[in-house]
Amino acid sequence: MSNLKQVLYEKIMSWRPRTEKLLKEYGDVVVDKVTIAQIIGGMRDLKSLVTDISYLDPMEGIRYRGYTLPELFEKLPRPKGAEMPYIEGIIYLLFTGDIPGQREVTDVADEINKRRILPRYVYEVIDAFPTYSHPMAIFSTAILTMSRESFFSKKYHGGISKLDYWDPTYEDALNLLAKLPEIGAYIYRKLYKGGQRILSNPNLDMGGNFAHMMGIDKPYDDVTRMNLIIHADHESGNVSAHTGHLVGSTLSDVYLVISAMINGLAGPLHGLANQEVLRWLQDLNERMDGKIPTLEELRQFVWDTLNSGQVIPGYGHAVLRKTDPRYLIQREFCLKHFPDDPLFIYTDMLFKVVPEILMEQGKAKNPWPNLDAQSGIIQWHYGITEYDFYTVLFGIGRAIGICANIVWDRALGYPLERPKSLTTEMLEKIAMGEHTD
Ligand code: NMX
Ligand code: MLT
Repeated sequence: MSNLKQVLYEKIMSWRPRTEKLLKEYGDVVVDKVTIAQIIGGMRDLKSLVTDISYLDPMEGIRYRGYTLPELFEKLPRPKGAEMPYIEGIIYLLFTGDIPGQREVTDVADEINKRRILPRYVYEVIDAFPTYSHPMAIFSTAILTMSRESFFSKKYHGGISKLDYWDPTYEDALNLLAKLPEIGAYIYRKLYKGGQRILSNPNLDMGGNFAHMMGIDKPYDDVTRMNLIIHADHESGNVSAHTGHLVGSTLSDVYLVISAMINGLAGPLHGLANQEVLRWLQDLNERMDGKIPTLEELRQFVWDTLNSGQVIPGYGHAVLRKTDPRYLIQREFCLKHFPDDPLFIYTDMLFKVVPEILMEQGKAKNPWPNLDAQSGIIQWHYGITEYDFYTVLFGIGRAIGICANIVWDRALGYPLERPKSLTTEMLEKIAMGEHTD
């Protein structure tokens, strides 16, 4: 058994009594109330999910297993000479809750290496797509086709105790996480580089190998490490994580789960916002005929977008009420590596004008930028100008957190998710103080 799986097993065994005790002794304790506005309004702030993988504080931002991102960037081990930590380290942390040392990271790297080879039919499925297909549709389908490889499904149909569900789920999760960079890089090379595949290099870490397969030089390996780490989880209420949990609660295999969450991520209000930001900036660039706009011209452009009924991509958040720390981490990287890049200059000018405009407009509860306002700029700088591809990168990172969640969901025996719905008439009666049971 790998070190990661052994530690995970021990953690699961010691965690189970906590969940059992809460259910048995405190099951009736009231946690939250629900209002009509929350029911109609997308369940904002409704405390109705549980996860220990990460927690999102509206003012502070995300903590993975209790650690802020800046803390993790400091504590996690890094490959020799690298600026950013190992992606393998974040896998270890999210699955077990412990900060790994070099030995643990090497163990995860070995696990990933053993499992990364794609079945031939996955390439054939990707090749069969028309080249004008959106990369997220190809990505989701490529993952879906591998459902036939599921170890969990085989075990389930063979008869397995509920208490052991986590084990084959873990095997599926690691198998898939190892393969996602290969799938992503192949989609990129197929769609935009004439199908010239670059074979993976087993001597490199995940970040280094992904940059190698994409055919992009240093420091793109560090960009990949940073990118996958900051996208890995955002507690479980966001659409991709919630989709993963919901679909996984039916005991669908990990391939079905991750394909489904990718479909949720592909919406412009969620992960696709990173490509929307670039599309919007290109519009701005065209309008300015390549010259840097003045702050006044920029303000006008933002107002024109709002007045035409569109949202400002990369701004606002359903939970956060300050600038997303993931935005700030990426901004720091840009300032260090390419402060004079014209797109970065646009982005930084927008950071100055958009929040005050959104506040003046008075609709958005959070006028500050989220991670998507900055992530595409970095990809563009390193040569990935095909912005349709950006959400695939988000998806590779997000799969880490969702896989960790699914394994723990099964380890702790979380059941099928099935909230109750009401009719409009029932809500009207409740509003009038009438009883509806
Ligand atoms: N630009 C213009 N209007 C906005 C924005 C924005 N960036 N953000 C919120 N609003 C509007 C929103 O459309 C709503 O309008 P209306 O009352 O007419 O329906 C109003 O402000 C209240 O919305 P909120 O409660 O502040 O935001 P909500 O929780 O509903 O939605 C987002 C959150 C993230 C969907 C929203 O802020 C948005 O559409 N942002 C732009 C898209 C984006 O950047 N998405 C990426 C989010 C991060 N991610 O990767 O998933
Ligand atoms: C995410 O990373 O999933 C986004 O910031 C959206 C969210 O948390 O609601």
